[in-house]
Amino acid sequence: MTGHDWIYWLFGTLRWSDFPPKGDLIADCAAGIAIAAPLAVVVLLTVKHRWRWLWEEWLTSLDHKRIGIMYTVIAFVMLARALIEAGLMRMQQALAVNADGVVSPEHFAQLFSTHGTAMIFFTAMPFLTGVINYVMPLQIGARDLTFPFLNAVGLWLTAAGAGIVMASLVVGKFAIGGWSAYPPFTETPFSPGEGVDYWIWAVSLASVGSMLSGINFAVTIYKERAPGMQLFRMPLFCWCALCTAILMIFAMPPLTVATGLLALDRYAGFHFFTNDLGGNMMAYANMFWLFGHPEVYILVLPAFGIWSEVISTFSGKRLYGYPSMVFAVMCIAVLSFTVWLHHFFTMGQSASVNAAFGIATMLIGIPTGVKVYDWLLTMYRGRIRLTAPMLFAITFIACFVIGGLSGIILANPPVDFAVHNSLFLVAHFHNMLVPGTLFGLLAGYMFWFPKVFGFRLDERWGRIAWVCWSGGFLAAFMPLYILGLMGATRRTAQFYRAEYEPFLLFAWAGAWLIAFGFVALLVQLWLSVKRRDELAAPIGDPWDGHSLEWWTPSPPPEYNFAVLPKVVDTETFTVMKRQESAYRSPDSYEDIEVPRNTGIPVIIGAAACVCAFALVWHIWWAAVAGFAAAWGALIVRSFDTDQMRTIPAADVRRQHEAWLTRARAATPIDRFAELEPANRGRAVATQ
Ligand code: HEM
Ligand SMILES: [Cu+2]
Repeated sequence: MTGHDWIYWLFGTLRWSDFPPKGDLIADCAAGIAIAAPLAVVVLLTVKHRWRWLWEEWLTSLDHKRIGIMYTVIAFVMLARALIEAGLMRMQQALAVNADGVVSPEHFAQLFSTHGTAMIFFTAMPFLTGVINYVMPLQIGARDLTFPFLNAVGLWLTAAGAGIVMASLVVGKFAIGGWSAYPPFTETPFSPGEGVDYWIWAVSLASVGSMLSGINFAVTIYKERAPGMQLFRMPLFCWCALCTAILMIFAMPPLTVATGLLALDRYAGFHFFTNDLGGNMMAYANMFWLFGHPEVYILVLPAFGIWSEVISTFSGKRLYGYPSMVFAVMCIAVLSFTVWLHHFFTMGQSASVNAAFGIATMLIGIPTGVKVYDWLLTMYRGRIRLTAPMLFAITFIACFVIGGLSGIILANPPVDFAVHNSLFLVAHFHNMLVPGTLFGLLAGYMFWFPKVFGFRLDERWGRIAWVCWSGGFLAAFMPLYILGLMGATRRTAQFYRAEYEPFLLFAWAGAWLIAFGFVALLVQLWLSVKRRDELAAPIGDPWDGHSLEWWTPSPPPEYNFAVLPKVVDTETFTVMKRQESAYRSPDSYEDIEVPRNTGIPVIIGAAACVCAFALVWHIWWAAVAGFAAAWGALIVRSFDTDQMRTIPAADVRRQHEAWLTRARAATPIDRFAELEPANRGRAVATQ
């Protein structure tokens, strides 16, 4: 073997030149942050002697609540990154009218590819998986998900994928093929190098993780509901979680197959998606959007669930039209699999095929409209409290209607021929994704935060965040509708039409406002942590809630419920409060089994991350080692027969009775005084 062979054997295609500095100030700053931020965390943990705590209490935990929180942390980190990239793109386009702007066209292409990938797969997906993980088992009166170990594996695979996207900031480059990575552009002849491979493996890890979560959520809802919790007594959020889970189960595999086949094209010289040797790029487009369209409902249905909870709680009313809401969600879930072709109206199928898919697409507007009316009628004659989550909900309804109407416009194939791949489309999908999904998740975060941590979030900064996010959203995205109609194309680094400039500048200002909105969220969190004693609401029901998660102390104990509730209504907790049985002592207690902690999911995630990184750089030995280690760890786990731990009835009794005593002693406060310091977590409707 020559020296060169050895280097290839050991390091694959990785060379010194792939490490920073990259000769591009912005890229170097990004790499610097990607190195410095985790280093700072490591130093902090070491200085504060927190490693053992982190490992034992968090990383190895199989508790669905902790896993949910960790998912949310990943989402916030990736949101920060993706927002910075979004701001950079807005700056580039605003400054690049008849000029060069601040980044090269290739760098711009990396920005929209990582922004889209990070937002969809590593912000929105972990965020919603985190919220479902936390809330759904509590709402159905369960002690945990059916498969806690699988849940942790899904988390760590998602973390591994996020790690791969982050690594691309430092080592080498990310793809420039967009978040959808269409061939033939992403085939080796057009995209040599590591970029597309980073995309392939990051997305594959995330998609496998999401499919596992989907299975877990669906099985949990089918099997773990508390006595009396018939399907039609589940809170609407659980229905949305169930439909999301089913979509995950059926929509993620086509994506995994698509990325797998693309990998075979790139790594093994197959030709699935190239015209020569019999392949066909349309096979990719079909598979990708067979995933991609249901994916947008995976993103938005959990938010629909959150809106339903938030709107009915803060209107002090039952959700209007519960059965119609449930059927609407089911219809949307089914229809979402019948419309994928609207993503390539312009790619040459016949007019009648386009017409069929156009009509199918428009049909989705019907159940969605039902939901909007139900939310409005829930608010109608309600006694509305305008807290931050409710403010987000109101902005959502208004913006969502605009976004939905622009979607109906795009569902016309002839119109789509005119505006596809323009900023009109970018405006439309952000109009759905930002107020629809992201605002929903933020509202859920604010709504359930006191449940999760035992204290409320600062309301003033919540409202400031709301002003910035909603104003910023309108300013950043409404001009794009106009720009799109004026002919501005998407994914374009420079424009040569002076009349675009004012709109682009306006949109850039909007992006700034959104950035302030994100900072406001951080300030809110920081201030609230500092003032947590004053904001404490440990009794557990700060908003006069109606579903079971509010019938636990905040934060809830590991086993969720000392005694499983008897469910009699969709709003069981309200009924209990009305009958004054909510804080009554149960007749008896029993031992409770909870899963023991295990580090194996962390090992599986780390091994998968090594394997993926090695595949990107063709370091075959490390890829094999990582792959073997991940499966090896799983096999080791399957021989472990001591997976559960028992919490004795006496401990359960002690903890539960202590909470009941505190709850009975707490003064109930009127729900209109919820934001006062007196709110310790026992809100009621006094009139
Ligand atoms: C909140 C502030 C946001 C801003 C300012 C923003 C900005 C942008 C910009 C400038 C582009 C490139 C448009 C072009 O093609 O020229 C883009 C693309 C994209 N964004 Fe966002 N975005 C935001 C939020 C989101 C969110 C919340 C999501 C998803 C959950 C998202 C998903 C995407 C996707 C999928 C693309 C397409 C990438 C591609 O073309 O491959 N964005 N965004
Ligand atoms: Cu679609």
